[in-house]
Amino acid sequence: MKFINYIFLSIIVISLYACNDNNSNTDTIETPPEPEYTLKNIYSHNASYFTQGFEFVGDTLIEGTGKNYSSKLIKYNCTNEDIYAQISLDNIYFGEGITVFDSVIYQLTYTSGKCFKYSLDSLKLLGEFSYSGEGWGLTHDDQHIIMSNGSSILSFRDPINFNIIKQVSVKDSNDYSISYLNELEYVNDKIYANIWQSDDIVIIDPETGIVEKRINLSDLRSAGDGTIYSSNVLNGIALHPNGNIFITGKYWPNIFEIKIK
Ligand SMILES: [Ca+2]
Repeated sequence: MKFINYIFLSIIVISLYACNDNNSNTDTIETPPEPEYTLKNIYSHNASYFTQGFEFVGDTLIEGTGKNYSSKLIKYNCTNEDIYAQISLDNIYFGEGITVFDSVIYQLTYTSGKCFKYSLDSLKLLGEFSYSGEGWGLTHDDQHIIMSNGSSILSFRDPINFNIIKQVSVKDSNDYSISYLNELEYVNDKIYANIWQSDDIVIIDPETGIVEKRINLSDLRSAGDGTIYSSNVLNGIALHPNGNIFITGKYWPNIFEIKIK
């Protein structure tokens, strides 16, 4: 009899525990955090492009691609992929970041220490600059060409002679350096930078170098109509005149138009 009472008591205790557990689950259910961006549109992107630089001039997308033997500079309409003009770099060059300043396109090379200048209109080569170290990403403010080199340092250069005017060290609010700054975009007085080999974009105060926000865009990998392999890193950030940001990556089959909140 005692044994039966013990079983009965145990059932009650377990039932009470289950009720409490359910209640505690109800109490701890939290609403998921608000997404930091909304996906507005998805466009096709040529999946043979090893994207290195990405910038709009009006509605026209300028894209620089990399790899020896296949580096290009392309001007096109991203809504229908109509190509307005394109050139191939000499096989010895590995193209990197691009930006457009005063109707001139600047295109870095990875390890050749050369930045090429082209006419925005015709993509005619206008000249070149030399620099030390590696070339990664480019963008510009209203006075400077801003360049990353894979470290935590951003260099602000003179558009006329490419001399360094100032440098900013990028760090988080705890003073830890943020390295592997890659593709860049100047957006509303901030610098957006992709962190190489991550799906993160950091938003940097250009005066202090402090990262004010970090946004993870890994959900975009499953949002398109093709496969984005994990090795194909995010590497294209372009501000459209409508205020939205266009994102793509190396060999990505899609471009994603997002609105960051
Ligand atoms: Ca860009």
